[in-house]
Amino acid sequence: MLIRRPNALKSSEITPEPLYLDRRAWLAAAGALAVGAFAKNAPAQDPQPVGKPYGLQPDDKPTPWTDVTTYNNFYEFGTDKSDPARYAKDFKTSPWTITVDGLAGKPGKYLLEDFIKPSTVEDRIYRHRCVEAWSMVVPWRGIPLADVIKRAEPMANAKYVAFTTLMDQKQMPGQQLGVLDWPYTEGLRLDEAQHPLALLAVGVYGRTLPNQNGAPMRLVVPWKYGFKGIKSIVKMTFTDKQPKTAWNISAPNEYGFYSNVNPAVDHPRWSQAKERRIGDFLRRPTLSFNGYSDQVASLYAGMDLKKNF
Ligand SMILES: Nc1nc2c(c(=O)[nH]1)N[C@H]1C(S)=C(S)[C@@H](COP(=O)(O)O)O[C@H]1N2
Ligand SMILES: [Mo]
Repeated sequence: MLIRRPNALKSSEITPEPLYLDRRAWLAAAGALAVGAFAKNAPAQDPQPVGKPYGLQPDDKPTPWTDVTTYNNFYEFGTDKSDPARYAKDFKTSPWTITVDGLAGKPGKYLLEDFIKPSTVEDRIYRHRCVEAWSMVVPWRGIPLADVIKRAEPMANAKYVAFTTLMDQKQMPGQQLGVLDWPYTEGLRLDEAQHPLALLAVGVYGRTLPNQNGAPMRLVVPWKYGFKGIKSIVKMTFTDKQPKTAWNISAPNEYGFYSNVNPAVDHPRWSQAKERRIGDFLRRPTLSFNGYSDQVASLYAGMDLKKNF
């Protein structure tokens, strides 16, 4: 008997975009089957990257699926890079509600299915740079954050948007420890958030987002360090004050509000001039704004980015 495993299918054979949420349940079932029946004798076949490249350099190749989904930072599930893939397996992401509040004309509680309009879902391959000086190239699937912001109708005095991760100490055992000020929070200036590169991701490699990558919805801001990419978002708040962010609260001298990738500004404990691309041996130079200067530098015209790190 030969059962085709989901990762043996080409993306074109997989259900059409509007059904991606159902596909999640299907993939979970198929995944369970595959583990039970095939884990011992079938070599894992990674999915092919899908999407339009954004800001990639000639030597940027998508980081393999296995690295993207097993080398993660998601402190709610542990501080080791391998913890999230191990301990987020049973994390419940459906039903999922997102609250929009603060200075918005359309505040409210929305089901994920209503929040993410399937017709606006796109696949985009982005560079991904962590402040710990490693990097990847990731084929995300998501919708422009600007679309969601437009629908929320921010008021004229709204200057920032703040994001909050789910608080659930039972499901997220890391929240029982004092590593960060839980729940995890992040924020962007409204013009940064409305930049067309800012994405709310619901998938990776053409598949529904694995829990360890921030299911069911996480932020992706490719010109900033990875920690700005807050995972498992339950709330978006429009505000006129610069929001507090989890890493800035924990170490204000190490992590600022802007957190733009900047090879010229060292982290107090290490240099940001180079990075190790996951899978590579030699380190490579880090690019300003992670290679997206042409698109985003104008957002910071006149600002001292050494002070506003
Ligand atoms: N809620 C939450 N979001 C988070 C984190 C976290 O610990 N908790 N870690 C951040 C950091 S430091 C990085 S580098 C990215 C990693 O995303 P990835 O695992 O999909 O590569 O997630 C960010 N988002
Ligand atoms: Mo990070």
